[in-house]
Amino acid sequence: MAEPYYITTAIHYPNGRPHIGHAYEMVAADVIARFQRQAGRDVLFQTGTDEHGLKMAQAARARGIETRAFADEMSSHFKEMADRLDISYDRFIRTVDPDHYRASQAIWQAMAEAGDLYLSRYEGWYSVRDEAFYDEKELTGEGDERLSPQGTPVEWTAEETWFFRLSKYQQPLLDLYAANPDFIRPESRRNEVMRFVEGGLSDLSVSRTSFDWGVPVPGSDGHVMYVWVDALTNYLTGAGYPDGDMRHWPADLHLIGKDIVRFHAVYWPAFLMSAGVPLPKSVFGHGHVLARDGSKMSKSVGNVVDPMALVDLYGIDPVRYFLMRDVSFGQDGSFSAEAIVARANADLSNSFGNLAQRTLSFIAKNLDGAMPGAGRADPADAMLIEEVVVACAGLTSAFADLALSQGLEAWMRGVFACNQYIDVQAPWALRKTDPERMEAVLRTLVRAIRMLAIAILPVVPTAAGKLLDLLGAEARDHAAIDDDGWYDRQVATGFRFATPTAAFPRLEMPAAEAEA
Ligand code: ME8
Repeated sequence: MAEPYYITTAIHYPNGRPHIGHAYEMVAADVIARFQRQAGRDVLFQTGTDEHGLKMAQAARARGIETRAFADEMSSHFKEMADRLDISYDRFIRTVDPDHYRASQAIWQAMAEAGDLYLSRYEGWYSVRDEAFYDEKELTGEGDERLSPQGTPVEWTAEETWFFRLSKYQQPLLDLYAANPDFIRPESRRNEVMRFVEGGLSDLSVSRTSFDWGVPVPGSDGHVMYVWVDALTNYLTGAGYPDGDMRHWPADLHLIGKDIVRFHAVYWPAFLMSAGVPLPKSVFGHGHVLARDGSKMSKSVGNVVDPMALVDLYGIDPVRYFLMRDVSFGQDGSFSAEAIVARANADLSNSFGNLAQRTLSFIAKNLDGAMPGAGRADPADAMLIEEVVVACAGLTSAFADLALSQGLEAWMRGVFACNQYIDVQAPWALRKTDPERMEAVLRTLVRAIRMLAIAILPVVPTAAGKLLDLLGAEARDHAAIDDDGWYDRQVATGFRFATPTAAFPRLEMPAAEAEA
């Protein structure tokens, strides 16, 4: 049976509408999930919404509706966005799902049985926006103006709560990071987390009594779990904890943003160690997508870009390609409608799309759609195929290492090589002077285009899928890229190319009012 691969996004707070940052995270995870499926892995891909906590309760109150009704409505916008963006999730989890309550209560009980939970009084600073407790020493500002390290307001809270013995896990966590250098990536995030843990860990308040919108603490009336305890547990719920087969656990990759690395790389492994559950293999903290002026977009600040509007304007694939190509994975990137159009036109329409369109329409017109014959080969043909093989392998190895934008750069080198080849070989000129040679050139191009289309499929599934349909190429996994026999088998079926319509249409630059 295929080897399991479990990838998750963060589950998103649906206290506002989804923004381009949420879309970015889902797309990146989707690219990796599709890529791992192509590699033959049995992928479980989970995304969803994080619906408990004070932030949600307050947002519902501000709208004057019941929290559950608010959560239902807002969560549906995230699911709709995932569907619009072609996110190939296996499960869209909601933390109000009944099996998630069971999993959260089970991990709680396991931590209690380990002796890691105790009742005490919490007095300290809380940021509702981050749903996080902070030590005094982490704050900036004075009096009522105090801010968390994320720059969000904090308020003093005092209540009786359950505590988790996080302090006990300082050394085990440091040992974990030392033994698994890839547990936290990229390296800059790993260093931050190690400094934080080396500085000492205070026990963590893990229940709340001042509101009731959460998972009830088993056997402790009036307490609901701190939202991050239940939120992190979503990853186990998806794997079938506590009584499912857990075949996909431990997770291979928790893909999350840089602002929540501490929760995933400190609290989460500590909870799991306490509960006696194996640890995920890695946590990757991606960068943030910033507005064009470099400012942070956030629901609470209100300067968010609606990803649905972008998809309506430019299509799914150009937006997906832009996000993966222009934002170096792991770093912040900025974003504008012009940049999407410029990138999609340069790489997809003018380079790859145009190559495919020129080749296929030439075949449709001049060979009546028949598969070009072997013709007369030239060393340039084998050289081009070799360059394309190297480009596809470059994408594959970069993607396996989560270097997504570098993978696309490698892929583009293959596209450029094809465009150079078509210009130098000039099949349109050969049509009259050397039809034998023309057939060999077209045949080489069809082979190259098929390989490049399969390699790029995880990033632009709709357009690359359409192109592969035009080519009649059914097998689309990694093994198919290197399948030299495909062409001749396809000839044997008597396949004919239809007159193609552009898989990667050119986009118009936005008018001023349509700017994001
Ligand atoms: O933190 N660019 O939810 P959230 C890229 N519910 N990514 C961004 C971003 C941006 N501008 N803004 C936010 C939460 N994100 C918790 C997670 S997981 C068990 C619980 C990312 O809706 C952010 O980094 O505030 C996070 O990974 C995700 O979107 C959800 O953020």
